[in-house]
Amino acid sequence: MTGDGERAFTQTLERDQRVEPRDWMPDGYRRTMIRQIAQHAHSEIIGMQPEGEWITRAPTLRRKAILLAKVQDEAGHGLYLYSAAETLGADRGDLTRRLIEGRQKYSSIFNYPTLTFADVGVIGWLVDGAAICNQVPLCRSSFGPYARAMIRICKEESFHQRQGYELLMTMMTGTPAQRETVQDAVNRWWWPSLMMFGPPDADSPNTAQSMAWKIKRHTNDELRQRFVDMTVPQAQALGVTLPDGELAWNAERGHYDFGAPDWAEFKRVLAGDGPMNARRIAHRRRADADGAWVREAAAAHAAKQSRAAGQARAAEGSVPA
Ligand code: BYC
Repeated sequence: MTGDGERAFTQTLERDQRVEPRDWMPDGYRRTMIRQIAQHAHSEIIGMQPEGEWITRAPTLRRKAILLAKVQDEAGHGLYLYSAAETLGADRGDLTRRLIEGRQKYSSIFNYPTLTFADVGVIGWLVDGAAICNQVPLCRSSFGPYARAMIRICKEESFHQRQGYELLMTMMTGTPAQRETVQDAVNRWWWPSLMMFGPPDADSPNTAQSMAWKIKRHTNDELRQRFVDMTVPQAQALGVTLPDGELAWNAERGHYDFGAPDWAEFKRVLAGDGPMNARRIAHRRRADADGAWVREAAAAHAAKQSRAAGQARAAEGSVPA
Protein backbone atom coordinates (compact mmCIF):
# COMPACT_ATOMS: atom_id res chain seq x y z
CA MET A 1 0.00 0.00 0.00
CA THR A 2 2.83 2.39 0.96
CA GLY A 3 4.54 1.44 -2.34
CA ASP A 4 1.44 2.47 -4.34
CA GLY A 5 1.02 5.59 -2.21
CA GLU A 6 4.63 6.56 -2.68
CA ARG A 7 4.41 6.08 -6.44
CA ALA A 8 1.25 8.20 -6.57
CA PHE A 9 2.93 10.91 -4.46
CA THR A 10 5.98 11.02 -6.76
CA GLN A 11 3.75 11.10 -9.83
CA THR A 12 1.71 13.97 -8.38
CA LEU A 13 4.89 16.00 -7.92
CA GLU A 14 6.25 15.08 -11.36
CA ARG A 15 3.00 16.16 -13.02
CA ASP A 16 3.02 19.35 -11.00
CA GLN A 17 -0.34 18.48 -9.46
CA ARG A 18 -1.37 19.07 -5.85
CA VAL A 19 -1.00 16.71 -2.90
CA GLU A 20 -4.33 16.62 -1.03
CA PRO A 21 -4.84 15.90 2.70
CA ARG A 22 -6.12 12.31 2.25
CA ASP A 23 -3.33 11.33 -0.16
CA TRP A 24 -0.41 9.25 1.05
CA MET A 25 2.58 11.46 1.81
CA PRO A 26 5.97 10.82 3.43
CA ASP A 27 6.06 11.59 7.18
CA GLY A 28 8.80 14.15 6.54
CA TYR A 29 6.61 15.96 3.99
CA ARG A 30 3.73 16.11 6.49
CA ARG A 31 6.05 17.35 9.26
CA THR A 32 7.60 20.00 7.01
CA MET A 33 4.23 21.24 5.83
CA ILE A 34 2.87 21.44 9.38
CA ARG A 35 6.02 23.31 10.48
CA GLN A 36 5.91 25.83 7.65
CA ILE A 37 2.14 26.38 7.72
CA ALA A 38 2.13 26.74 11.52
CA GLN A 39 5.01 29.21 11.47
CA HIS A 40 3.23 31.12 8.74
CA ALA A 41 -0.07 31.16 10.68
CA HIS A 42 1.71 32.27 13.86
CA SER A 43 3.39 35.08 11.88
CA GLU A 44 0.04 36.38 10.66
CA ILE A 45 -1.40 36.36 14.19
CA ILE A 46 1.65 37.85 15.95
CA GLY A 47 1.99 40.20 12.97
CA MET A 48 -1.24 41.93 14.00
CA GLN A 49 0.50 43.42 17.03
CA PRO A 50 3.05 45.91 15.63
CA GLU A 51 0.51 47.73 13.46
CA GLY A 52 -2.42 47.06 15.79
CA GLU A 53 -0.72 49.31 18.34
CA TRP A 54 -1.42 52.26 16.00
CA ILE A 55 -5.14 51.72 15.43
CA THR A 56 -6.14 54.00 18.30
CA ARG A 57 -3.54 56.58 17.25
CA ALA A 58 -4.20 56.74 13.49
CA PRO A 59 -4.14 60.38 12.38
CA THR A 60 -7.43 60.39 10.43
CA LEU A 61 -10.63 58.36 10.20
CA ARG A 62 -9.59 57.19 6.72
CA ARG A 63 -6.22 55.91 7.94
CA LYS A 64 -7.90 54.22 10.90
CA ALA A 65 -10.44 52.43 8.67
CA ILE A 66 -7.66 51.21 6.35
CA LEU A 67 -5.50 50.01 9.22
CA LEU A 68 -8.41 48.22 10.93
CA ALA A 69 -9.23 46.40 7.68
CA LYS A 70 -5.60 45.41 7.17
CA VAL A 71 -5.12 44.07 10.69
CA GLN A 72 -8.39 42.12 10.43
CA ASP A 73 -7.14 40.61 7.16
CA GLU A 74 -4.06 39.31 8.97
CA ALA A 75 -6.31 37.57 11.50
CA GLY A 76 -8.19 35.97 8.60
CA HIS A 77 -4.93 34.77 7.03
CA GLY A 78 -3.92 33.16 10.32
CA LEU A 79 -7.25 31.35 10.50
CA TYR A 80 -7.13 29.95 6.92
CA LEU A 81 -3.60 28.76 7.62
CA TYR A 82 -4.45 27.03 10.92
CA SER A 83 -7.30 25.30 9.02
CA ALA A 84 -4.82 24.17 6.35
CA ALA A 85 -2.56 22.75 9.10
CA GLU A 86 -5.58 20.92 10.59
CA THR A 87 -6.10 19.06 7.30
CA LEU A 88 -2.72 17.43 8.01
CA GLY A 89 -3.82 16.24 11.44
CA ALA A 90 -2.39 19.14 13.47
CA ASP A 91 -4.41 20.45 16.41
CA ARG A 92 -4.88 24.22 16.54
CA GLY A 93 -4.75 24.39 20.35
CA ASP A 94 -1.53 22.40 20.34
CA LEU A 95 0.02 24.72 17.72
CA THR A 96 -0.88 27.76 19.81
CA ARG A 97 0.64 26.14 22.90
CA ARG A 98 3.86 25.48 20.99
CA LEU A 99 3.95 29.13 19.94
CA ILE A 100 3.42 30.58 23.40
CA GLU A 101 5.87 28.16 24.94
CA GLY A 102 8.52 29.22 22.41
CA ARG A 103 8.66 25.78 20.79
CA GLN A 104 7.52 27.01 17.37
CA LYS A 105 8.76 30.03 15.44
CA TYR A 106 7.08 33.02 13.83
CA SER A 107 8.61 35.55 11.44
CA SER A 108 11.58 37.46 12.86
CA ILE A 109 10.22 40.72 11.41
CA PHE A 110 7.55 41.10 14.08
CA ASN A 111 10.10 41.40 16.88
CA TYR A 112 10.88 45.04 16.06
CA PRO A 113 8.99 48.02 17.52
CA THR A 114 6.69 50.39 15.60
CA LEU A 115 7.89 53.79 16.80
CA THR A 116 5.95 56.19 14.53
CA PHE A 117 2.99 56.13 12.16
CA ALA A 118 5.45 56.02 9.25
CA ASP A 119 6.25 52.48 10.43
CA VAL A 120 2.72 51.49 9.42
CA GLY A 121 3.48 52.68 5.87
CA VAL A 122 6.88 51.03 5.78
CA ILE A 123 5.49 47.72 7.05
CA GLY A 124 2.89 47.83 4.24
CA TRP A 125 5.49 48.71 1.62
CA LEU A 126 8.48 46.58 2.67
CA VAL A 127 7.11 43.83 4.93
CA ASP A 128 4.00 43.10 2.87
CA GLY A 129 6.12 43.61 -0.28
CA ALA A 130 8.55 40.95 0.94
CA ALA A 131 5.64 38.72 1.93
CA ILE A 132 4.20 38.99 -1.61
CA CYS A 133 7.55 38.07 -3.19
CA ASN A 134 7.75 35.04 -0.93
CA GLN A 135 4.10 34.01 -1.16
CA VAL A 136 3.24 34.39 -4.85
CA PRO A 137 5.38 31.32 -5.69
CA LEU A 138 3.74 29.51 -2.73
CA CYS A 139 0.43 29.70 -4.68
CA ARG A 140 2.05 26.86 -6.70
CA SER A 141 3.24 25.01 -3.61
CA SER A 142 2.63 21.25 -3.86
CA PHE A 143 0.25 20.98 -0.88
CA GLY A 144 -3.25 21.85 -2.16
CA PRO A 145 -4.85 23.55 0.89
CA TYR A 146 -1.74 25.70 1.47
CA ALA A 147 -1.46 26.73 -2.20
CA ARG A 148 -5.15 27.63 -2.37
CA ALA A 149 -5.04 29.63 0.89
CA MET A 150 -2.10 31.54 -0.56
CA ILE A 151 -4.09 32.75 -3.58
CA ARG A 152 -6.53 34.69 -1.45
CA ILE A 153 -3.85 35.82 0.97
CA CYS A 154 -1.74 37.25 -1.87
CA LYS A 155 -4.69 39.24 -3.21
CA GLU A 156 -5.13 40.84 0.20
CA GLU A 157 -1.39 41.39 0.63
CA SER A 158 -1.41 43.44 -2.61
CA PHE A 159 -3.90 45.81 -1.05
CA HIS A 160 -1.73 45.96 2.07
CA GLN A 161 1.34 46.84 0.07
CA ARG A 162 -0.49 49.53 -1.90
CA GLN A 163 -1.94 51.16 1.20
CA GLY A 164 1.54 51.33 2.75
CA TYR A 165 3.08 52.86 -0.33
CA GLU A 166 0.25 55.37 -0.67
CA LEU A 167 0.65 56.41 2.98
CA LEU A 168 4.39 56.93 2.47
CA MET A 169 3.81 58.90 -0.77
CA THR A 170 1.48 61.19 1.15
CA MET A 171 4.02 61.70 3.95
CA MET A 172 6.83 62.30 1.46
CA THR A 173 4.88 65.18 -0.09
CA GLY A 174 4.35 66.66 3.40
CA THR A 175 6.70 68.59 5.70
CA PRO A 176 10.48 68.01 6.05
CA ALA A 177 9.78 66.44 9.46
CA GLN A 178 7.38 63.96 7.86
CA ARG A 179 9.96 63.05 5.20
CA GLU A 180 12.57 62.50 7.92
CA THR A 181 10.17 60.26 9.82
CA VAL A 182 9.67 58.11 6.71
CA GLN A 183 13.43 57.89 6.08
CA ASP A 184 14.02 56.90 9.71
CA ALA A 185 11.42 54.13 9.44
CA VAL A 186 12.98 52.88 6.18
CA ASN A 187 16.41 52.80 7.87
CA ARG A 188 15.05 50.66 10.71
CA TRP A 189 12.95 48.21 8.64
CA TRP A 190 15.13 47.63 5.56
CA TRP A 191 17.50 45.01 6.97
CA PRO A 192 14.89 43.11 9.00
CA SER A 193 12.78 42.95 5.79
CA LEU A 194 15.65 41.25 3.94
CA MET A 195 15.92 38.75 6.82
CA MET A 196 12.28 37.70 6.29
CA PHE A 197 13.43 35.50 3.39
CA GLY A 198 15.37 33.30 5.79
CA PRO A 199 19.07 32.47 6.13
CA PRO A 200 21.40 32.47 3.12
CA ASP A 201 20.98 29.35 0.97
CA ALA A 202 24.25 27.91 2.24
CA ASP A 203 22.87 28.01 5.83
CA SER A 204 19.31 26.94 5.06
CA PRO A 205 18.83 23.36 6.27
CA ASN A 206 15.34 22.93 4.78
CA THR A 207 15.56 24.47 1.31
CA ALA A 208 16.94 21.51 -0.71
CA GLN A 209 14.30 19.04 0.52
CA SER A 210 11.47 21.59 0.33
CA MET A 211 12.45 22.40 -3.28
CA ALA A 212 12.56 18.68 -4.15
CA TRP A 213 9.05 18.32 -2.71
CA LYS A 214 7.98 21.48 -4.60
CA ILE A 215 6.86 23.09 -1.34
CA LYS A 216 9.28 25.94 -2.05
CA ARG A 217 9.67 27.00 -5.68
CA HIS A 218 12.67 29.32 -5.19
CA THR A 219 15.51 29.50 -2.70
CA ASN A 220 15.74 32.13 0.04
CA ASP A 221 18.50 34.04 -1.80
CA GLU A 222 16.62 34.02 -5.12
CA LEU A 223 13.57 35.59 -3.51
CA ARG A 224 15.66 38.10 -1.54
CA GLN A 225 17.26 39.22 -4.82
CA ARG A 226 13.85 39.51 -6.50
CA PHE A 227 12.66 41.70 -3.62
CA VAL A 228 15.68 44.01 -3.81
CA ASP A 229 15.31 44.37 -7.61
CA MET A 230 11.63 45.21 -7.22
CA THR A 231 12.09 47.63 -4.32
CA VAL A 232 14.97 49.84 -5.46
CA PRO A 233 12.98 51.63 -8.20
CA GLN A 234 10.08 52.06 -5.76
CA ALA A 235 12.43 53.70 -3.24
CA GLN A 236 13.65 56.04 -5.97
CA ALA A 237 10.07 56.99 -6.91
CA LEU A 238 9.33 57.61 -3.24
CA GLY A 239 12.46 59.70 -2.71
CA VAL A 240 13.95 57.64 0.14
CA THR A 241 17.43 56.14 0.43
CA LEU A 242 17.86 52.45 1.24
CA PRO A 243 20.47 52.20 4.02
CA ASP A 244 22.98 50.04 2.16
CA GLY A 245 26.24 51.52 0.84
CA GLU A 246 26.83 48.44 -1.30
CA LEU A 247 23.57 48.73 -3.22
CA ALA A 248 24.44 49.14 -6.93
CA TRP A 249 23.12 47.99 -10.31
CA ASN A 250 25.20 45.18 -11.75
CA ALA A 251 24.70 45.25 -15.53
CA GLU A 252 26.51 41.96 -15.99
CA ARG A 253 24.18 40.07 -13.64
CA GLY A 254 21.14 42.15 -14.55
CA HIS A 255 20.43 42.56 -10.83
CA TYR A 256 21.22 44.91 -7.97
CA ASP A 257 24.19 43.97 -5.80
CA PHE A 258 23.51 44.52 -2.11
CA GLY A 259 25.18 44.10 1.28
CA ALA A 260 24.71 41.22 3.71
CA PRO A 261 22.21 41.57 6.54
CA ASP A 262 23.56 41.13 10.06
CA TRP A 263 23.00 37.37 10.35
CA ALA A 264 24.15 37.36 13.98
CA GLU A 265 21.24 39.69 14.77
CA PHE A 266 18.88 37.36 12.84
CA LYS A 267 20.03 34.41 14.96
CA ARG A 268 19.55 36.40 18.18
CA VAL A 269 16.00 37.34 17.16
CA LEU A 270 15.19 33.72 16.29
CA ALA A 271 16.57 32.62 19.65
CA GLY A 272 14.05 34.93 21.37
CA ASP A 273 16.36 37.84 22.06
CA GLY A 274 15.05 40.49 19.65
CA PRO A 275 13.81 43.90 20.84
CA MET A 276 10.15 42.83 21.11
CA ASN A 277 10.11 39.01 21.41
CA ALA A 278 9.14 38.92 25.08
CA ARG A 279 6.35 41.53 24.62
CA ARG A 280 4.92 39.79 21.55
CA ILE A 281 4.71 36.41 23.27
CA ALA A 282 3.39 37.85 26.55
CA HIS A 283 0.62 39.61 24.61
CA ARG A 284 -0.27 36.42 22.70
CA ARG A 285 -0.31 34.43 25.94
CA ARG A 286 -2.66 36.98 27.53
CA ALA A 287 -4.99 36.94 24.51
CA ASP A 288 -5.06 33.13 24.63
CA ALA A 289 -5.96 33.11 28.34
CA ASP A 290 -8.60 35.84 27.88
CA GLY A 291 -10.21 33.85 25.06
CA ALA A 292 -10.35 30.53 26.93
CA TRP A 293 -13.98 31.02 28.05
CA VAL A 294 -15.08 31.67 24.45
CA ARG A 295 -13.48 28.42 23.26
CA GLU A 296 -15.04 26.50 26.19
CA ALA A 297 -18.48 27.99 25.50
CA ALA A 298 -18.23 27.22 21.75
CA ALA A 299 -17.15 23.62 22.49
CA ALA A 300 -20.03 23.16 24.99
CA HIS A 301 -22.50 24.55 22.44
CA ALA A 302 -21.16 22.26 19.69
CA ALA A 303 -21.42 19.23 22.04
CA LYS A 304 -25.02 20.16 22.92
CA GLN A 305 -25.96 20.52 19.25
CA SER A 306 -24.39 17.20 18.35
CA ARG A 307 -26.18 15.46 21.30
CA ALA A 308 -29.50 16.97 20.17
CA ALA A 309 -28.87 15.85 16.57
CA GLY A 310 -28.00 12.33 17.82
CA GLN A 311 -31.23 12.17 19.87
CA ALA A 312 -33.28 13.36 16.88
CA ARG A 313 -31.71 10.66 14.69
CA ALA A 314 -32.38 7.98 17.34
CA ALA A 315 -36.02 9.11 17.68
CA GLU A 316 -36.47 8.91 13.88
CA GLY A 317 -34.97 5.41 13.84
CA SER A 318 -37.38 4.18 16.56
CA VAL A 319 -40.53 5.28 14.67
CA PRO A 320 -42.27 2.06 13.45
CA ALA A 321 -42.55 1.82 9.63
N1 BYC B 1 11.84 34.32 10.86
O1 BYC B 1 15.88 26.21 6.31
P1 BYC B 1 15.19 27.54 6.36
C1 BYC B 1 2.97 38.61 6.84
C2 BYC B 1 13.48 29.52 10.28
S1 BYC B 1 3.36 37.20 7.70
C3 BYC B 1 11.72 33.26 11.70
O2 BYC B 1 15.51 28.48 5.26
P2 BYC B 1 12.47 27.20 5.38
C4 BYC B 1 2.42 39.74 7.57
C5 BYC B 1 12.84 28.42 9.46
O3 BYC B 1 11.46 28.35 9.70
C6 BYC B 1 4.08 36.16 6.49
N2 BYC B 1 12.18 32.03 11.41
O4 BYC B 1 13.63 27.30 6.48
C7 BYC B 1 1.66 39.59 8.70
C8 BYC B 1 13.60 27.21 9.92
O5 BYC B 1 13.04 26.84 11.17
P3 BYC B 1 13.15 25.38 11.84
C9 BYC B 1 5.18 35.32 6.99
C10 BYC B 1 12.78 31.87 10.21
O6 BYC B 1 11.21 26.90 6.09
C11 BYC B 1 1.21 40.69 9.42
C12 BYC B 1 15.01 27.77 10.15
O7 BYC B 1 14.85 29.17 10.35
N3 BYC B 1 5.60 34.53 5.88
O8 BYC B 1 3.16 38.65 5.68
O9 BYC B 1 12.87 26.31 4.27
C13 BYC B 1 1.51 41.98 9.00
C14 BYC B 1 15.93 27.53 8.96
O10 BYC B 1 15.50 28.25 7.76
C15 BYC B 1 12.91 32.93 9.29
C16 BYC B 1 5.84 33.20 5.95
O11 BYC B 1 5.73 32.60 6.98
C17 BYC B 1 12.41 34.18 9.65
N4 BYC B 1 12.51 35.24 8.85
O12 BYC B 1 12.40 28.68 4.76
C18 BYC B 1 2.25 42.15 7.83
C19 BYC B 1 6.22 32.53 4.66
N5 BYC B 1 13.54 32.46 8.20
O13 BYC B 1 13.51 24.40 10.78
C20 BYC B 1 2.69 41.05 7.09
C21 BYC B 1 6.19 31.03 4.67
C22 BYC B 1 13.81 31.16 8.43
O14 BYC B 1 14.20 25.56 12.88
N6 BYC B 1 7.44 30.47 5.03
N7 BYC B 1 13.34 30.82 9.64
O15 BYC B 1 11.80 25.12 12.42
C23 BYC B 1 8.48 30.29 4.17
O16 BYC B 1 8.41 30.65 3.00
C24 BYC B 1 9.69 29.61 4.69
O17 BYC B 1 9.36 28.92 5.87
C25 BYC B 1 10.89 30.59 4.95
C26 BYC B 1 12.04 29.78 5.57
C27 BYC B 1 11.37 31.16 3.61
C28 BYC B 1 10.50 31.70 5.89
